[in-house]
Amino acid sequence: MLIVTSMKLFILAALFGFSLAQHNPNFKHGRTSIVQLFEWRWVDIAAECERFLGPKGFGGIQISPPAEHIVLTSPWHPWWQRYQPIGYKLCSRSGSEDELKDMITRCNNVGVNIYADAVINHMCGASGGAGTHSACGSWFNASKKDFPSVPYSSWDFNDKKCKTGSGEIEDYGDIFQVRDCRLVSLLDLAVEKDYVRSKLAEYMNKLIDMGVAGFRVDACKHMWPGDLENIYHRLHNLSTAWFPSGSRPLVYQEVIDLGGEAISANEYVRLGRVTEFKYGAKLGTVFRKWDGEKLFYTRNWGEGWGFMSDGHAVVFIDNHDNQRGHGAGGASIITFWDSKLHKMAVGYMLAHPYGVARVMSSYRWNRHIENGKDKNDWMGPPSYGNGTTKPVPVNPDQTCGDGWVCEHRWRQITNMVIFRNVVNGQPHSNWWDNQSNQVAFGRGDRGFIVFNNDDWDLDVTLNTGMPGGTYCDVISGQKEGGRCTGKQIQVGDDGHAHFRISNTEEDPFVAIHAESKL
Ligand code: AAO
Repeated sequence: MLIVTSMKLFILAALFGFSLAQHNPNFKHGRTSIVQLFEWRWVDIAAECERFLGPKGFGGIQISPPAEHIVLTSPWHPWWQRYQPIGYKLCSRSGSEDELKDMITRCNNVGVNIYADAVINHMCGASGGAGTHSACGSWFNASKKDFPSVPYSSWDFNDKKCKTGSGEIEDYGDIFQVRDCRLVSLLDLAVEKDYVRSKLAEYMNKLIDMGVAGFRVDACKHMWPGDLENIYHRLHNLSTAWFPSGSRPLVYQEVIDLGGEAISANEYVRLGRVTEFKYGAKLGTVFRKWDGEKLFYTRNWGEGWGFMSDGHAVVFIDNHDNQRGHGAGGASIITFWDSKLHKMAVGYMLAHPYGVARVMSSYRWNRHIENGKDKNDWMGPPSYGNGTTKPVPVNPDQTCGDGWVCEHRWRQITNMVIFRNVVNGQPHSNWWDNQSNQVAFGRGDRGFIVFNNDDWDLDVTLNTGMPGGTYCDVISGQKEGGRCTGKQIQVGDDGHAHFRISNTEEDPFVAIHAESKL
């Protein structure tokens, strides 16, 4: 009896802790995926919600940091100026506060959540100068650590706590340096101070009250978990205009943990979700067949590969850093530049139940790799000569123009976002492999996917676990007005179906789901 009661208490505490801990993405209407619209303008995002993301079942968008940032001219308006706040006015390269507010409203109205990228570890770089070279022209002085628009003064920074000679993080093996010193010379906020915490929470609460559903929190490895916990406790519940009352903001924390460092992602999972960087690094290695990896080894993909527990992870194939060699950007990361592999890896992620999935949406830049490093890794989004960001034009074939890649609009990726919604809540099932790079798995009786990443054809009859009938493959085409524009798959009454996938096909994988039945 006692055991049962304490068990119940434990479960209650776990449930309570869970809801406090902000792991729930707050998706609307059974939606399941996030798209990172890197450097998009607010007006373009609003239009994209209404014309594409809402109708196609996307769950949410990670937007670029909305706070006022430094404006740099050497190099010319790099993308990373957004990661150097000079205050918390809501104006940025993506647009004004009014445009931001309008976008949040319009996206919420069509069922798409907004998650803001919150840069709260630091302000601009120490050599940011003095003046009004900021997104809305607020004056600041980086060398004096004076940011009157907040206001912050030199009292609000960590420098006295940092024990390295340079004031910089010199050794990721020393947890004190990593938390108390400057990351790449960025002025490190004293997040232990009540005043700083109150300013950060005020900024985040303003966004919550406007209707955002949560935050990607930047550079969490560089902040003490206790300091973050204090800030998260100050956050308001989500706006009841769009979310059930009492909903907590989703928090997903950027902690790069590929193993082998003093700070681990696990220190943060209690507070919210955490970005699982091993996911894209490993799946990249698998699809590239490097280090002797084979796709069939992913039978126990997820926690079986040493990733954090399922309920804590945000997963992705690439992000804005590692697609250009920043962050944990190794050569194994698969980006839109390797489009065939990218579609397969993103497809695998979206079919697999582990984690909350985030799809990357990029822009093209003049990649210039020398000795393994991209010399143009700084290049900002498609822009006019004066550095203002260009709109995202949509071509008649639904792709994007002017250098915007829009991976999320690639048919194979969009259709797998829909697949993930259709199979939501169903278990990983009916695994098959050829002991090499051909694998298949289902999601209960709602969906089935087959990959051929070998250098020979796949030709096999498999148990899909799905009801009998004719299904439309959503990779080579899709169901349109009751007809299939791609391959058709016949599933017998016993759930078995024959699959043939040549290794030379443009997209050597096939996916069917309950709603692609003809
Ligand atoms: C720019 C200039 C700097 C200049 C600075 C200030 O580039 O030269 O000093 O301005 O004037 C972005 C850009 C930065 C940019 C910054 C501010 O990426 O280039 O600096 O904006 O404009 C660490 C952090 C992680 C961070 C990542 C880039 O832990 O939080 O560096 N990501 C976020 C954002 C990012 C942003 C910031 C933070 C800052 O997503 O866009 O920076 O707001 C190891 C550690 C990682 C560490 C990397 C750094 O990773 O584990 O924690 O990330 O090193 O490279 C293997 C290892 C892996 C290791 C990796 C190193 O893969 O297994 O663990 O190698 O490549």
